[in-house]
Amino acid sequence: MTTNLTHKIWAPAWECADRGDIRAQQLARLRETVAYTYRAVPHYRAKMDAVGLKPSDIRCLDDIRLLPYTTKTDFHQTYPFGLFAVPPAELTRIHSSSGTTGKPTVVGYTKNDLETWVELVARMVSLAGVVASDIAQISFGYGMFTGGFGLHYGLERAGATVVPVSSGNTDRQFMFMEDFRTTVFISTPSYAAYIGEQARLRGLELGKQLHLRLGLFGAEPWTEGMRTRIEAELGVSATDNYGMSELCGPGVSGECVIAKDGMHLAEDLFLWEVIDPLTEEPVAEGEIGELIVTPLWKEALPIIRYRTRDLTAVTTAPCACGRTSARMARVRGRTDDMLIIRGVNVFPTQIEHVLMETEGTSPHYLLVVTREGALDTLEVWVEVSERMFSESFSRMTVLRDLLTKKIHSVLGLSVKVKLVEPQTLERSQGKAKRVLDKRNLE
Ligand code: DLL
Repeated sequence: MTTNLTHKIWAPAWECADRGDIRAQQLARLRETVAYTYRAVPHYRAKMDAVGLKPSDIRCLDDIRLLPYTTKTDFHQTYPFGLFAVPPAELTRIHSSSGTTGKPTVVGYTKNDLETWVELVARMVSLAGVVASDIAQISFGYGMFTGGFGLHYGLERAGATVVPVSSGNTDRQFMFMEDFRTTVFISTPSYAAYIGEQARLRGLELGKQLHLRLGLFGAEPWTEGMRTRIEAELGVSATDNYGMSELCGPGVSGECVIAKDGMHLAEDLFLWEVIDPLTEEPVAEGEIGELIVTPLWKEALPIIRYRTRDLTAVTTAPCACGRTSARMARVRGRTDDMLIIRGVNVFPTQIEHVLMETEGTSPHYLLVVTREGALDTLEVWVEVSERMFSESFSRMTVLRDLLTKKIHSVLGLSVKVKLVEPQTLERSQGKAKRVLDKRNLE
């Protein structure tokens, strides 16, 4: 479904700028950012001093490569506020990342930071086709996670009517969707897949009880096949958007609803690099590598060359929508989420791709890794669709063998496919857990 409403370019001066002007802006802001960081954050000053670098050494954009990276370790070493350039009392808000072990990564914003973040998210939701007449239901969790509050203020700035329902409570999600005639749904793609499934099971009809036209999904990896399914079930035009707490939260990049061909980066405010994660050398444009980002605007928590661990490719080719900003491909996964099974690198999105292009599967799956003796085994548990479940045993066997074969041809790895009954795998309300690695437990 495509939108017939006017599509607004939020910040045309930057989104459609001449690329030379963007680079000039980036250089000016990079030099300011490095000087500010050196002056205001002792941890960064020490790191730059250790390699004998002064802010005045940064003369062109390529000089960014002289600067040390920032990693999660820098956050852990300085927990909670050691990377901040302003005292905690001067912050307007604090968020933290969704880390599952140990202390979380703490991020903070001054009043000016919040203002820029709001503008970034307004820009991103406009890319996704949101206009002032929309009613936007936010099903990201509100709280320390940046998703709920980030989308909230950006959507308000874009003029939309915001319904801050937060995550969970499916009955309430549908009640508001129907009664308020919600037009935009915002969540993780895995939660959207669940909501789509529930809409079908509850017999809700598109255009009757459901009036959605757009879906803005982000915060975790997903595939084109997943997009097709969610779009069909919810009757939306769905776009991907990317961000991370350390860089601000959502709003770093987002797809335009017109082309849906990569996520437009807000390049006037973020400087991107893509490197080979092992050699740390830059990769050629359009090739996959680890995304490194330097925000060019932050007062409270300036960050130099953040190693996102996200694997993607960036292109500067012009987009059909008319914007000139660079676009990043779907994130394939995080370097630290990559499974290594008998020497083969596996990302959950590669398996999802196979599952989603095969009829009879549902978007609910789990990768289970075990070790028998010295041998690692990967089991792919996937729920079959209700229709497939009512079919004969032999049809299920055919499906299982087909999936096994397809996954083998994509990964070059033999996996065990286990078809499970509909509604048996755990549903996520936020970021889905796609891997159960039992090797660490044994
Ligand atoms: O997930 C911020 C966010 C909220 C982005 C809402 C988009 C929408 P964190 O919790 O710090 O922040 O997690 C950041 O999530 O490094 C990626 O690995 C992953 N991620 C975020 N967006 C995408 C996406 C938020 N569109 C981490 N595709 C990042 C794939 C994504 N992975």
